[in-house]
Amino acid sequence: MHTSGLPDTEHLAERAREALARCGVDRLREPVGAAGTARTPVTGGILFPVEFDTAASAERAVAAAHAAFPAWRDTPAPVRGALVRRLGELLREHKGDLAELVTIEAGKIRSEALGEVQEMIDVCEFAVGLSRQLYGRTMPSERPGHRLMETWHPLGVVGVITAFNFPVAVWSWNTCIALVCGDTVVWKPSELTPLTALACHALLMRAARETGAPDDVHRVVLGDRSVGEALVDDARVALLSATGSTAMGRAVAPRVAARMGRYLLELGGNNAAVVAPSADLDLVVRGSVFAAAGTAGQRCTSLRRLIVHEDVVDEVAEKVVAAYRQLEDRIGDPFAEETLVGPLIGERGYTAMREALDRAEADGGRVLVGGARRLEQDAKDAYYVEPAVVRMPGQTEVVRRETFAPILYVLAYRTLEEAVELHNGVPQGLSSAIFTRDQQEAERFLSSAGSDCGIVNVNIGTSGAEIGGAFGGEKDTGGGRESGSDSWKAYMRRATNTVNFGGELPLAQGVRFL
Ligand code: UN1
Repeated sequence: MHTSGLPDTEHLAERAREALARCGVDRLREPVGAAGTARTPVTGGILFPVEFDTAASAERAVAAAHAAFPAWRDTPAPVRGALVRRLGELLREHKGDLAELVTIEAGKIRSEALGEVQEMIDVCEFAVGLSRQLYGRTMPSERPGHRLMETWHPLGVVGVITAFNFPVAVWSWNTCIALVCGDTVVWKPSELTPLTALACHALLMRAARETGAPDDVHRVVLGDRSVGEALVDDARVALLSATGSTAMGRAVAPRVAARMGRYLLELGGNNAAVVAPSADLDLVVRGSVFAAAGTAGQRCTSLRRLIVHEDVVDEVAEKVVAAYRQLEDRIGDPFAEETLVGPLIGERGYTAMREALDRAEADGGRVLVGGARRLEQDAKDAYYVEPAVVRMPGQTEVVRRETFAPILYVLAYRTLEEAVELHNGVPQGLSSAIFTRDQQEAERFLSSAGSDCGIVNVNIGTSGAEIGGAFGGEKDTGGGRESGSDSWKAYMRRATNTVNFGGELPLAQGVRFL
């Protein structure tokens, strides 16, 4: 099929094959059981078949990673760091290839696809440093001749389940940290993005060969829910780190808990920015448009609600709408230099967007701009949409829900208390922002009585977090923290050690015995 404004599917398949080959993926896997396909949201077409896993082959991958664990656990952490350092070099070398695959499979525009690969490179650097900094504390003992300390040990196999929207960065947050922590990893990417996963895995395997790490330090399993479930229910998976919808998290958490496994969840967001009357409105517009319309609204950190003081709400809405109008002729082929808004991942995202817009209008909302489908004539299975802004009379049920598409709801507030109440009045708690020049207001929003999210920003949007901080959120977002700061602790187990170097055996708490 040739599509006028879009590249054709065969051409994309060819580009994907070439990028895969350059990353070291020559054959699309040995037959392991299930027939799968690689698709592209750019045209909605099927690229080529890919061998998917079955629950049985996933089980074998867990067994292999489990068998590799003792050797990896016993490898000194800085030597484990050498594997991740080499991976970082290879990611740099193949940045263009990986970005190409991210655009083909996830539909991200070029600059965001490159940014996502950069995020992986950044995590590698962070993890390499960390490999010499897995610090435990020492505490003063209450007993003479005793020392009290803690040590951190590798956990075992870490299962990593990732979503389509960050097909590689979220894998790297988990995997690079888990690897330097001495864990082995089994990765189940979204079934929508198998190719980027194969490419990353091939580069990691090359790094493993070159640095002498065991091959089974990392395995990738492809497929649908049944493959993910094999990781969820396997007692050898010491930690399951899952990114996706709240519904997925609700299904996964009790199953992992039932076998006393650990889980780390990074689920939905319903992120808002509060715009105070003193805010620099140009910053508000630039920050909001990137956060709300960037990645076609498909980040878990995407801005979904703009809570604006009533004195400036009309002006802010007008300016945001004007900025959205500039986006209108920049929706389309994510490979094109001028494109800012690529496709939605597929029909489900589009249907969810349509339904949310209809619901919002039924609730008294007014669509100020956007919402229409684009390029349908060019590719009937591709879902390009105009990002939408909707003025809402209140925070109705549809606003409290996460719709994974570019819809920005605008709400008005009168007092900061009211803004915080609206802000926190949703089930999710991932990312948040306040735009203000008033320091007291900013501090109140940052305080424990302010935003209830895991990420709270001032004068920048809700998305695009750096890797150095801990990433994750509260409530329905699942409570997990990944990537920077001390998130590594989730990938290790802590032992508390008391060492007696005196000749006596005094008991703690003054207890006397024998
Ligand atoms: C996600 O959407 O799952 O902060 C992760 C951001 C990115 C990561 C988003 N660094 O928007």
